[in-house]
Amino acid sequence: MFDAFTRVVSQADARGEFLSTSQIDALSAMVAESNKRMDSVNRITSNASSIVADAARALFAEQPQLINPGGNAYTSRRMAACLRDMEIILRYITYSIFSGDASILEDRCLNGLRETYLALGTPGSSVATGVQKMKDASLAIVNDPTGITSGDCAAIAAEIAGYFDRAAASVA
Ligand code: PEB
Repeated sequence: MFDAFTRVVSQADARGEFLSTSQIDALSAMVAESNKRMDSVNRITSNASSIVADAARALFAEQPQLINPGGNAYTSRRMAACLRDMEIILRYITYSIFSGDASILEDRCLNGLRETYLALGTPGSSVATGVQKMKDASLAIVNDPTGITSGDCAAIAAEIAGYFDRAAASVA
């Protein structure tokens, strides 16, 4: 598992090189902008249950076969497993946003997830749709201008979108 710093250090060490000026500048810019990162993680984390519940509700409205008898979220056991899965994925995405690196998400959540869903007979494309809905809700919360110093959040928003897209693509 890497964060933005240890990834650069590991790459430099593999080449036996000192950190380059451009690497130091990039990490320095990341630190200078870090309030945006922390605020984003804080906002998503504090709204996690409604992000998950709203995304699931919207998914089931679009794909009612999931909650009908025989569906993949039919019975409270499967419904609970589904909500739990969405929460796990969102949680790992917040870890990646916090550390500025996708490896925690890839290694501990997405690795083998497609195969798990295949084996369970759970439709990965529906999970991906749920993840996309969590992405839209999370970005709306991150970009909400109320109660926060206004600034340009395009870069952090694009980075956050990338983690959701990665999660969705890995199970779709
Ligand atoms: C992944 N999900 C399920 C299982 C596992 C995961 C390992 C099997 C064991 C169990 O039932 O608990 N676990 C989960 C995860 C990590 C992990 C992400 C990462 C670290 O450790 N059903 C739907 C929707 C979708 C869904 C499309 C969006 O209709 C999910 C939610 N996951 C779902 C369901 C099950 C499941 C298990 C329904 C139960 C499947 C079954 O038992 O039939």
